[in-house]
Amino acid sequence: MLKNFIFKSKVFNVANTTTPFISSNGVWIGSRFYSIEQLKKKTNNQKIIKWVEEQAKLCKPDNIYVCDGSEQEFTKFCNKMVDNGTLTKLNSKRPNSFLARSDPNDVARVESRTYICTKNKEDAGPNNNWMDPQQMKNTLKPLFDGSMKGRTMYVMPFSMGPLGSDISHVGVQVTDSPFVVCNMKIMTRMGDQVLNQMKENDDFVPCLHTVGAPLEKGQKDSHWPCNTTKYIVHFPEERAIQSFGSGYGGNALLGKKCFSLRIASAMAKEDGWLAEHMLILGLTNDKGEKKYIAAAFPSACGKTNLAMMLPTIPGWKVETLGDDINWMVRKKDGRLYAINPENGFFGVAPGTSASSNPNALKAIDRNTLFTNVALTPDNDVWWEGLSPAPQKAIDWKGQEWTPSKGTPAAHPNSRFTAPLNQCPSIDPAWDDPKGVPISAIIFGGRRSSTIPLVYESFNWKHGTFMGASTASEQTAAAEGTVGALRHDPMAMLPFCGYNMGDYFKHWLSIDNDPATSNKLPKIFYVNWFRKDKNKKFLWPGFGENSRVLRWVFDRCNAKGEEKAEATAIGYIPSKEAQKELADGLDISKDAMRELFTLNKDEWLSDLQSMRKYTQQFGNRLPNEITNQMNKLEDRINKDL
Ligand code: OXD
Ligand code: MN
Repeated sequence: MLKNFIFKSKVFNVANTTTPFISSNGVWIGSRFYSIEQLKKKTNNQKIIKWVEEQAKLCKPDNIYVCDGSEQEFTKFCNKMVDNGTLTKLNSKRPNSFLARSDPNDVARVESRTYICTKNKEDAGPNNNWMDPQQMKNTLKPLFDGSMKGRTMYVMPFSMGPLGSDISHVGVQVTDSPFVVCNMKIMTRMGDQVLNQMKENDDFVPCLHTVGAPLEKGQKDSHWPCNTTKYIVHFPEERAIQSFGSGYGGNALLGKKCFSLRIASAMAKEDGWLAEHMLILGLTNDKGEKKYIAAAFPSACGKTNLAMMLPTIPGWKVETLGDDINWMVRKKDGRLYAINPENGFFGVAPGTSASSNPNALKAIDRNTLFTNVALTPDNDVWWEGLSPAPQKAIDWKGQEWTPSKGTPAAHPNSRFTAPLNQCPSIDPAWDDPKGVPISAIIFGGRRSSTIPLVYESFNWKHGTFMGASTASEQTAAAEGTVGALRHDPMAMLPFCGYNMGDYFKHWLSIDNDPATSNKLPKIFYVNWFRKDKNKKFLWPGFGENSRVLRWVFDRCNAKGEEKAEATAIGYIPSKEAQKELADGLDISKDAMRELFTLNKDEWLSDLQSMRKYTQQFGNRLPNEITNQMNKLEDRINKDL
């Protein structure tokens, strides 16, 4: 049988025999047998070799390619995808950057198709879709069988977290999507560097991915192959992932949500650490004192903007470690140390602009992949909120677009994938294997009413409860009705790889020694999104949020009620501190008052909704959470 590989406009005729054929640059591999030999040359880890062999037998790709993770490989693959119509190369003002348009049915995470498969259904909890692991494997096997026919299986060893960090963990993803390879190259530390540091018996999280679109001989490929059937499946007890049918973001870049949150959260529960949906930033005050802060907001609620913020307060500086995921381990000194397991940003494009996030714009001015944004006539990208609308463009569906069309040019969940270290505000410790000590944890969501601009917990238990009570008006990051309020505890609802009741218990267990409680981060809750009667945001947000961060910073140094006032819900800024928050800002006294108004009925109704929500966890709900609800109710009735 003869196969044709078109590569850099050369055509190689490759005999599919066990005799290896390598192109002149030594990249394309002409037989499966040789590819496994190539993997064997790169690693003596028998577990990886065996697992890859098994996946190849099941998925039956035409070829196997072991990714080296180099820049050259990235550019080569991107150029090849330009040739086959998957990517458009952007103009030279944005070097080495490309645009992809997905299938219109493959544009976001598919929570309804995401499963946690534990032996006992209760262990997955009501927060997850569940299927028995064996039943799921029986369901998936025929789907994966032959799923990579006509395609290459790419093998990607990757590290979540800096190489050599005892907080990091390794995975190996196989995929038949070169687009996924190029995204993973940006989002993780991927390739030879990872294999080189792995020992013979090291474990890894096996991540099997296919777009689920085998190619018959001679069949023309789609620009975005995918399958209408989708499964994003996690086996936390085996620490394994299988994903079928989608090429988009969190469904397909398995190091991200699947590994670093769903599988890692289950690992963290077993091993006593935390895997969280949080940004990490370094905040330096005008005296040069620095603290690290982590913040958990639901998807598309501004984590990227906050992580890269330019403070408006003179002399203050924000530096960026990560915008989405945080792994925290409690070390001997009692403090929580954090790493960002990722190596890149997978940010929401719409709304990103020179005024909302100038650092992001600089981070994406080269070596960036864009998905589902619009293309301008001069071959650059555009999205709603970036700048005034161009007179015409090609929209995310590949159709001609003018502003009068009335539809968005970029999909609301369109994204950029860019290397972390391209961000001008990157923190010097971003790649430090030790991690950084966290002083404050902030929770938050989009709430047009009820929740004040900022408040602080009384202690870790109360803070855990505050995190557990996070609720947010839904965005386009996942399927569902935009705007509907949904409970999203710790912003982890779509990402907690086990029963959320047990997750609350795990959070509570972090404070396990009263002698070191004071070493744990202080916990806060923020809401930039409160609106007035006319549905206008009360708070300016963006760089002005540094004012809130300043209060958080000061509270980490403060004793007792300094700069704060105890209320029914927790500490809020004292009158004095509220004045400081507003100082120099064009904001009315009424707006400031409204930002901190605690309305008894609204709070009782929120609490009611929390009681109802938590009922589903039955006896997995820790008593402490119920205690916290009871105490809050008493305080509301007494003080509001
Ligand atoms: C993300 C998300 O992509 O949370 O970060 O959806
Ligand atoms: Mn996220």
